[in-house]
Amino acid sequence: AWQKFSAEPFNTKEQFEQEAVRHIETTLARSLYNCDEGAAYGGTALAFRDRMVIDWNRTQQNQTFADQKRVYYLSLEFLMGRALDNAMLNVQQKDSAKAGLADLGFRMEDIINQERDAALGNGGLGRLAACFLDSLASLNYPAWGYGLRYRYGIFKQEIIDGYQVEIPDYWLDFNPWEFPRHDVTVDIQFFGNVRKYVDDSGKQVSVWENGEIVQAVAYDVPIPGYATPTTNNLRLWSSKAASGEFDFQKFNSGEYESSVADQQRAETISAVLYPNDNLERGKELRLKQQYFWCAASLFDIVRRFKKSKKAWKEFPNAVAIQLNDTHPTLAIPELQRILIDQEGLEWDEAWSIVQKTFGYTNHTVLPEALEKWSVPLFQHLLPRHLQIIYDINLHFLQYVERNFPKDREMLGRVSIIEESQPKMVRMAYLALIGSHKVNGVAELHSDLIKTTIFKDFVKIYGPDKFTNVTNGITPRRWLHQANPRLSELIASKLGGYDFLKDLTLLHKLENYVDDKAFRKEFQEIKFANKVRLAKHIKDTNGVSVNPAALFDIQVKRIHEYKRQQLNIFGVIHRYLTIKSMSPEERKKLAPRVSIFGGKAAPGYWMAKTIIHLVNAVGAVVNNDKDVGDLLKCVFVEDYNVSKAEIIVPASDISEHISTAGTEASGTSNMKFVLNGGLIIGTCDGANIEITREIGEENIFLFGNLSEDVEDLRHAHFYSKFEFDPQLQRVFDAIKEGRFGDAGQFSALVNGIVEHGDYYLVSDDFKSYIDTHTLIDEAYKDQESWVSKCITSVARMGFFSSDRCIDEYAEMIWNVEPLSPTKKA
Ligand code: 26Q
Repeated sequence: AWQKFSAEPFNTKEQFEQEAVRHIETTLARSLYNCDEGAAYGGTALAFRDRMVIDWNRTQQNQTFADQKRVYYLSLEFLMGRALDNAMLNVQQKDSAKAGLADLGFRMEDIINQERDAALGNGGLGRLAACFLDSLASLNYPAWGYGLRYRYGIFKQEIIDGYQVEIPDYWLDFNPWEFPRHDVTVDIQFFGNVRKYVDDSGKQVSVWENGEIVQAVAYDVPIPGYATPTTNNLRLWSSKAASGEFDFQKFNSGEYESSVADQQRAETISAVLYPNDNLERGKELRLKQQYFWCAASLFDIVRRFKKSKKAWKEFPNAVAIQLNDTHPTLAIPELQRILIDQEGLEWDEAWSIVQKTFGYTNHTVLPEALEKWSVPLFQHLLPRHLQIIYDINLHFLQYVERNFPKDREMLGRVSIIEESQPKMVRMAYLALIGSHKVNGVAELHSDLIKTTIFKDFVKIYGPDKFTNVTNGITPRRWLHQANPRLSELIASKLGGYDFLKDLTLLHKLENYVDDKAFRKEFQEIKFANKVRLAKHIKDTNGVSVNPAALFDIQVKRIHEYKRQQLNIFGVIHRYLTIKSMSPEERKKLAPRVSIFGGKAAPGYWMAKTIIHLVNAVGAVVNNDKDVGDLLKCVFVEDYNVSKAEIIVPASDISEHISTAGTEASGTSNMKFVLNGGLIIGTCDGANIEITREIGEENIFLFGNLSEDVEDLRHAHFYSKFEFDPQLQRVFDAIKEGRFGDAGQFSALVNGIVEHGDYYLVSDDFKSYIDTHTLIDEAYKDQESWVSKCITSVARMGFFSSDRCIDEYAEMIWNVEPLSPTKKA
């Protein structure tokens, strides 16, 4: 039995109404006579926000006085999605709000849909950070997230004539979930020079001076936990000109434009999220964003530590900082700079504090995604940090030289500085060297980083520096919120909602696999979710899809390594097969709906071509009378967190078909299975562990294994390889112009036919379509299909992000939960 700190929940709908109406009339200054859905959303959000802030303040006070180690999760992305439903779940009292809104003439669902997604992320990495915040709060860990308050989140995607068009996502005009802290600011320096001198005690001192100053302003977002009063903080930094609004001196002397330009340049830093996913394409502004956010966060963390009046050697016992990929790596030289330049510590003492403080999570082995920055850019923007990085490298290389005197080649390989033209700073090496633990995000991935990109470092530091924490997802959002009926059905069998706090309790569902009534309701829920998605597709694409057909879904960022091209070639193959059949043969086929969704990075031309092909195929297939309901192909526009909440519960099969060894983990695979869908996948990322948990008989695996990828790629160049005739037939259809001008798709086809097929589409095609045939057969046997689905749900307990957070806490952070009932 737990209780929120806040004394007064809305016990009745009247209480809710009173609060919501008060906010609409006073906070929002709206007359009730023109209260539209937007205003009703505002009033509802503010009413729930009031309930949250009491707990939030208490939690922060409690954490301050507890004098316990805290976790700081540094991520350039937090893909939060909507907050209202989550707030209602955590504050409880959704029922009184629903009844109160009905009195006012509104439907809860419409009100929830008023909210814009907080889309401060690209994909998996950003959503992982959001799930982690949810788990940290729900498990009562004293933890803060630190990020950037982008004015524009990930762009909104529109499909026009089959092409992706990007629309800016200006999301902040009404955001009741953030609290500006105009009193919490940090001055951040860029550019300038370093002056060295020897002080009175004979010590070398470095001063970074003459730089340009930009101000960081804190915006705080409350992160409520489930079934606990713990409410943690997400602090997002916004940039503004340091000298107030703008330079009045310049303004008064007539230089209006340049005074405004200074202000705009400062504000540009936090203006927009870089829309690249798994591709390093940053320019100076990206590096500025990274330093701005790292420096502000470090200043804030150090300021808090200094209030405790502890000795510096206690810092790693008070602070654990987790780096979400290499994006926050500058925090490492920044902490070293603070300790030696500002606090006067000796190098070795400072460096030992730094290493004990940081942990680094790697999310990719793709070479094009590994962050590197040019030395000249560094020199220009962050001259003192470059010196410190060189010193870190010197100490490190000396250590390597002492321990591996015979391996001279190794020095060049492991150096933080790549000796290229221009020289480059390798951020992953810096992150690794500056941390006490490095982790991958699924078992295969954690093994791969040890044998590929970090091989030498395993020799240098030993294997214990490397560990695995397999990703997870929060069951609060991805089961209870996205699929309330399934959650309710589970609760009815398990005797309550404890499984939302301990997902391993789902195993008890295996007792109901053969329970007729349970199975029937499970199926009905899936069908209802498919009807809901079908309606969304009808409303947005104008295509009618049959909810009784097999829904086959691939939604994720568009990337060649994720192989949406394999999927759409498979759809074309199915189409051509249907066309070649007699009406009698067609009658035996299982109807299918192939559903795609996802954004392409705006500069990623091949990914955009894949989107175009999906839409071109849809335009032909969906209007072909021979095909009818047997096959539909749709691209759902603007895939994001709130769309995922509709799409994920509606799958029969979802596709996780990356070239083996390329997808670090994947997390949507977990979401789909938890919602009672089966998956087709390669032996990659977390698919492997999902298979181990749910059983081989409950998953459709296909394709080559990661250990064979290198040889296969080699063979494409050195032995003549022949295509599977079925893939050839697909290419011929494209070339004949059956999906519009073939020229538009030639790069996609030629990448496979002529340029080495790097992602092994041709090698896996046969196995892929054969596996789809197995799926067709399996789906016809609904009884056995439902058994697989239920069994899989029951075995998904491992993939809760609560389990991940406990693992990080124990293996990497060495932190304990803080009981929220302990009075300050
Ligand atoms: C880097 C430099 C400059 C600009 C952008 C970037 C950048 C931005 C985002 C690089 C990478 C990302 C995102 C990576 C990502 O989402 N990785 C995914 O992380 C998930 C969580 O661990 C995994 O499940 C996925 O397998 C992995 O692809």
